Amino acid sequence: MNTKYKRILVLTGAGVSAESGLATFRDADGLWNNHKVEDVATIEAFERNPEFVHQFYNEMKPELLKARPNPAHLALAKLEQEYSGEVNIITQNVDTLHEKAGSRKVYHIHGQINQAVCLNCGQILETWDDVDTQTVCPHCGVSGMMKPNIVFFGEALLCMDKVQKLLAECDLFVSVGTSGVVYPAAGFVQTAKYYGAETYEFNLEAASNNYLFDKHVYGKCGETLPVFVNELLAETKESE
Ligand code: BJW
Repeated sequence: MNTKYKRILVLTGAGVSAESGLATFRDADGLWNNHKVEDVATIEAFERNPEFVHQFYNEMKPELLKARPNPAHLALAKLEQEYSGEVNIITQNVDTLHEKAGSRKVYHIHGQINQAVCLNCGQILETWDDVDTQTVCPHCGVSGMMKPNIVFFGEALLCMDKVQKLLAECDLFVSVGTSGVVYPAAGFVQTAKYYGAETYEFNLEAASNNYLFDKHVYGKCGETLPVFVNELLAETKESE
């Protein structure tokens, strides 16, 4: 295998889906779908008012179901399919646009909009339909215990065993469209760097943790990522 990198790990945030028309979390007005993220996406907010939080995510589902992948998602899918090294994606996004683009090795550390988790039995219900405080868990039969499978502030991230392994093994770490303010994801670059990976940042502007990246590519990732992916694929073909 004549690839420059053997294992590429990509971390994506809301910016990768911005050109698909989905709002990011920390836009200029500081609001996200007319709410402060802390008013909706905390475990305390869910415990205080589960009806409101269920309704908030139910209302978001149609938009996310209908959203289409943009050139950044498509470029990452092409990289996974055509690169002779390994390519994995860790996404903070709850949309399913990487999968719609054709990426297969995707790890949703902050959950998925089309899933609910039963707080009684821990099983996952996959659905684009509304879920609410009356929903019956199809696995254990208990009602009123479903929570959107979204990782709220104060909750542990998903797939972290796999993520730690990917961070330790990758030789190129690429961050795309994330502001670098939410931990532990904002610290992944540091872990990858510690284990020897080269680190690239793709964003509209410098992220909070930008000093941890070796290279910076600023601009819309729907324009910059396809160029980067084509360069990586061309380098591999030249060296064969
Ligand atoms: C473009 C673009 C274009 C636009 N092209 N770019 C250490 C230090 C300090 C605090 C903590 C810490 N460790 C943990 C914490 C606490 C907390 C935290 O980080 N707080 C900070 C806010 C200070 N973290 C947690 O609570 C996490 N849990 C945890 O650590 O648990 C520990 C634990 C262990 C064991 C048991 C129990 C507990 C959980 C974090 C969960 C985050 N959840 C959210 C909400 C999900 C709801 C939903 O999706 O509906 O996830 S918050 C929100 O922020 C969402 C996102 O995934 C996340 C990151 O946002 P992202 O993706 O970076 O978006 P933006 O909007 O911030 O940035 C977009 C970027 O794109 C910008 O830079 C733009 O410029 C760019 N952009 N268009 C390229 N076209």
